[in-house]
Amino acid sequence: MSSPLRIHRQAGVTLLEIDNPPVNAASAALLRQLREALAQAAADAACQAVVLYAAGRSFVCGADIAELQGPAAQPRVDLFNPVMDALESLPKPVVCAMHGMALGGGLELALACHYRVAHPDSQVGLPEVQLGILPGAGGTQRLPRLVGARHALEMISSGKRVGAQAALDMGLLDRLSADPPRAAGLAYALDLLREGAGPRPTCLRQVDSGGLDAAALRQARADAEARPQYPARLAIVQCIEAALTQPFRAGLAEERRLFEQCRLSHTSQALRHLFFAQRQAAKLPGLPADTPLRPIRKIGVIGAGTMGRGIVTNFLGAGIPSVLLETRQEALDKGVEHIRRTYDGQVAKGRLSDERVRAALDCLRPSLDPADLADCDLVIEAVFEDMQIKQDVCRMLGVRCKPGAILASNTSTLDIDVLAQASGRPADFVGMHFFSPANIMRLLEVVRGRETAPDVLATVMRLSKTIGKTAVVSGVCYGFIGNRMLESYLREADFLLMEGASPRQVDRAIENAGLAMGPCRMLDMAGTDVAARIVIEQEKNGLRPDDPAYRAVVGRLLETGRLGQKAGKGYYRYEGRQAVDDPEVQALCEELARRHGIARRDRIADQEIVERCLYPLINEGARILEEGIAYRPGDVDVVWTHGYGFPDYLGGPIFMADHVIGLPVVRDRLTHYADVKGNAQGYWTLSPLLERCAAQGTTLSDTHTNRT
Ligand code: T1G
Repeated sequence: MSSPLRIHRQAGVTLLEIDNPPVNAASAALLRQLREALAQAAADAACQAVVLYAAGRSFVCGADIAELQGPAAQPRVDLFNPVMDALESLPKPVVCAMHGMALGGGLELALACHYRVAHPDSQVGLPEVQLGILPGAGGTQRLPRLVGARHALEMISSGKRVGAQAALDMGLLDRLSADPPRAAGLAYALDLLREGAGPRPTCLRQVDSGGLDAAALRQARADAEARPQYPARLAIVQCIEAALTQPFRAGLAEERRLFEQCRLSHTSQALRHLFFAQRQAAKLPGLPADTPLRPIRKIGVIGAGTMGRGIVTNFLGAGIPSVLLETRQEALDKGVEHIRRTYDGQVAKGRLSDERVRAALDCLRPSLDPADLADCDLVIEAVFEDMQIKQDVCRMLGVRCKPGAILASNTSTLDIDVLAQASGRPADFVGMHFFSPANIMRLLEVVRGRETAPDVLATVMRLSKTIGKTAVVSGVCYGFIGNRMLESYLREADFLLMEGASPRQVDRAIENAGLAMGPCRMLDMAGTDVAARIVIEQEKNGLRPDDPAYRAVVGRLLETGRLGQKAGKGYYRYEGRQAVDDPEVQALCEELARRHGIARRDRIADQEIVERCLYPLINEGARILEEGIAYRPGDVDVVWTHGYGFPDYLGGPIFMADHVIGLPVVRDRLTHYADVKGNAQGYWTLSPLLERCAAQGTTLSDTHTNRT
């Protein structure tokens, strides 16, 4: 294992080069070596100044997040401040030369140095809040001393990166240099020595409020207290208040106390879990990271409807020439017009520049001629969700597309293997399930067919990063990962309505549990007809439970034209976008209860709603792991937090089951509902994996189901 720190000497300057790939994380080993190197520099009479810089593509991108977990985490974090003290108290000028990114503990190292130079293209930030913690190495006390309390509060609370020029303007940096970091740092150090400039400890500076007055602090505190699920937000305000009102050491002590409190919070453990889970999801077990990828220079999307035009927009934004194919000019024109309008809206909101839009639209090639697909490297079909129609399209693609082109389907429920066979090129075939609106939602389920070639999977996974998607691989099953788990959640929501709960109560209970939107409101937005037709497709494919009451409410909504928000009524009645309780829906549910012999109750506890909707969802997730449909528990959590509004502070359904609720509770409650409601349809049958983990006291996250 090579050392993460190299020491050079040149022109009386000690050059400390950090080299800890891939992101120069400030590991415990690096911190120990830094401390030793600084002690040597302090004692070295030949050393007149010190420069701290890094090799590779970036300066230090923070503490090693993996080291924040477990019993030895606190001692490791406690390694930071002695290094900061050693930098700041060195009796010789210390220069930090940054390039790429300086984040978290990396920027805190720079703040503890006496002078700071950075490449004009570099970015700096303190993103700890995104991990549910706060800068724990003096950042909350030093940054206000350099840039003022207002800028510091904004930077730390948002976790956002700041460009080099802005950092220079606010006083965080002292100079910019386009030289490589070692040269930039050395030049600056020699300039300082020539000028006779000595050490300049940040801790000795006074904190300027920067316009952050008492009212603004009160507001910041109130905003933080409004989101108790993210305790780091309030802790950050408290740290800034300490910087404004207490001596440096006292402020540092307050920071350390609050850092530890946040690090141990469920929220931070959940967010750190998701940080790694999202990156793990991009890894395909058994597939070497250097698998050669198929070049993707031009793509095609078939279908200019809602999904097709959303999908193609992702590729336009990445500058990839894209054919948008339709069968009718009117449909094609409508699709293109919608794409233009979407871009116009983003320009109006200042999210995109005119030139970015022009560049994107220059990549768009509307077409009615399938021959235009001939030189595409990837073609995605997004036609009507009907097996026959999709098979015909896949058959055409198998003939029209050049050898080696990847063929993909955006289907959300149909069997990828059947479509792959229809194309005649199953090795080239893969599922790419985008989530509506496809140009906004980050999640992409990449469905691995029985014969999908490894390089096809690897290519699509890499391409997903290019178009800004978080991709998760799913095996072939009904509904893949997300919609398969969603099915039991929606099933119970409908049953609860027939048993006497209102849409408002169901939604409020689920939203109070943390989901962004309850099931009724969600289906009204997506269109109850979409959900009802999926049930009809299930029936066609023999997948619908033999239970006449199954999803009876959404079926009735379709029959009565209550298609959701777009029709002005669904589970709710709509006054504009305002969802209003509708007595007609209650009457409809009462009538269905009578028809299906379902006993209604005057009162249904919110806890029952949460358990009946979320625990079967968790149980289905355990089955998905057991069957190898998902490679890892974290993959399931990424699907739900990135595609279904599951709260990230709960880490996803599997993390929540393992670490918040506890598997024995999930098991016992599922068993309870099987007892009180009967289990003729198998709705409450426990996943053997969940049952086994609950019995053994292990977690689903302990299982690492790798399927090659
Ligand atoms: N610790 C450990 N591993 C890290 C890491 C980190 N800080 N950052 C990245 N990695 C791994 C990542 O898991 C992946 O591993 C590989 O590096 C490439 O990452 C005291 C306590 C820097 C913008 O929050 O935002 O400092 O999958 O795929 O897209 O106050 O990584 O290859 O095995 O994301 O080019 C604060 C987190 C920490 C920054 C680069 N710092 N990192 O993005 O690469 S807390 C952060 C990022 C802290 C102090 C506190 C991004 C990036 P693998 P990647 P990328």
